[in-house]
Amino acid sequence: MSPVTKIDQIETMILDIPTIRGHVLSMATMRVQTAVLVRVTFSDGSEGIGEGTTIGGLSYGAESPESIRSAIDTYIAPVLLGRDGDDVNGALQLVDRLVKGNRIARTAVEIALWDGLGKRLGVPVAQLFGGAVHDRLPVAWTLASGNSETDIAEAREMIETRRHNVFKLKIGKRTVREDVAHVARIKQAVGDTASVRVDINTAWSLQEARWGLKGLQEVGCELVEQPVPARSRRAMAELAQGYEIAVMADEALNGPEDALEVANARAADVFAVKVAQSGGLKRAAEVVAIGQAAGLGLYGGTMLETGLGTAAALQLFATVETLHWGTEFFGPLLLTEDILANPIVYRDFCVEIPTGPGIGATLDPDKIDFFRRDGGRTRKT
Ligand code: MUC
Ligand code: MG
Repeated sequence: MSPVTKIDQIETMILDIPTIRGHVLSMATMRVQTAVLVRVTFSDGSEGIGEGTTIGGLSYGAESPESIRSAIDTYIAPVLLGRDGDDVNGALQLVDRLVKGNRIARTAVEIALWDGLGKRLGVPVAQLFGGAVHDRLPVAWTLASGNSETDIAEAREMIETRRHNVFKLKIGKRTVREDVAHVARIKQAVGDTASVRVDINTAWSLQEARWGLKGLQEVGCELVEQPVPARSRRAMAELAQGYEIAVMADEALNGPEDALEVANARAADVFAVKVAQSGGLKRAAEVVAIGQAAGLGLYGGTMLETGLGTAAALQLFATVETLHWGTEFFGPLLLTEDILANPIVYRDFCVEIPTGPGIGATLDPDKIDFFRRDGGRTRKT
């Protein structure tokens, strides 16, 4: 019997990477994206890398970049050191017992374990999930400059260069009337050449959402994402059932248990399935399965991860037969520089699934060194 490949070391770091423009969301304006990276080293010299990323510090959810790092360093890494690196399920079950919540932290480590296993076996992570059935997936772009004219120019450029023809608009910061007028201007400018959707990031009350959904569907918007707070399932159900426009759950979906409750309550037409929010690739696959069983629409969602987390998500979503609403795996494109030596490829309105072993991502060491919070910014020539 060959010797067990042990988990030798788990290292974390925080990267702060500027965005190409201000990304204006209802709860925060992002000028930097902060990613937590994990590197797991195994006893045979192999490595696995993972990412756990949130949006806008603590304004999106209960985990911050700092809490993600500290949960890994203090509680997750110590219980995994010395374990069999090939026993990913055993590691995940142990962490599940010992660490509650902290889904993004658990995700970062889980991705690194799958990556390491895939690399040792010489296969993409998609193969560990049964095999890819797509080599590319449709990919949306988010228009969130905060200005209608800038958004229209950006949308036109994306359509002309065949990079994106599905646009998600971030609204919920201004009045409902102003927001609907903004969406109408953009929809009118792109016409039938593009699909226009919106994300409210929980900013509306039920009353505002009733007005909002009525206005949005009148101006040709196809889908509204998380209009009301994550826990407002009754309100989500009323909205999903009361309007033609599709209602998508995002913040409401923290793993399979939420997915089951949202599906049972008919509190969404579509699931935005996010790897980090689900608690990892395995849990995200379970959310997908619940959505499929409930006959809901599916969409591959992002926490605006770098190329690393994006590559990991692509490995999973490449295995899903039908993503009725496509994906939004554009995270690397929002950053001034990505951190991969083999950047993710975007063309013809699609994102391509990386093909190398593991998650198919190779870090660029100079970029990691430059963007890391502790002791970075020493770019080599
Ligand atoms: C979210 O809430 O969906 C995804 C795309 C984007 O621009 O922001 C994220 C977060
Ligand atoms: Mg969202």
